[in-house]
Amino acid sequence: MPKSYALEKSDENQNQAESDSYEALEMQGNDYIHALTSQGRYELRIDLHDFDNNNVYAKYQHFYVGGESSNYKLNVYGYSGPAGDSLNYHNGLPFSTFDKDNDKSLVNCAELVNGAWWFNECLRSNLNGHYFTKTPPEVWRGISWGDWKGRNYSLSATEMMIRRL
Ligand SMILES: [Ca+2]
Repeated sequence: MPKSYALEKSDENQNQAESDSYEALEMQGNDYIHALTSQGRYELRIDLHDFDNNNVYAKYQHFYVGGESSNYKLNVYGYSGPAGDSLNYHNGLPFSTFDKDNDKSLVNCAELVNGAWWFNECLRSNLNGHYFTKTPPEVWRGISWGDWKGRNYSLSATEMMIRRL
């Protein structure tokens, strides 16, 4: 048996196992997330990693992203986990990008911190922030989860995953 076949086979099994539990949201657009989370009740799990090999998670019993007409409004509640609830501050808010300022601040949060997120005035988390391998030059400039690592730490990796209930 060619080696590549065995690899494909194991990938397939792994994918199957993953689809039975959580689906990664990485690289998925908001239209897709909206369509998916409209199909039923979904929970959200966020895994966070720092540069010292510490890992924590935040889980939310309910996760829904509104459609384009709502500017992809975030609806999330039912927090549990050791990471701290840094998403609650963003609940009920539309999605902002550098050219679509839908936040509650007088400034353009997405432009200020280099990200696209459900900014409020402005943030307690931003998983789409700029990647830094050391302390960012200014607070909230990195991949942030304030309740775990504070506002001046940029995480090494994160995953957002959802699972249908
Ligand atoms: Ca603004």
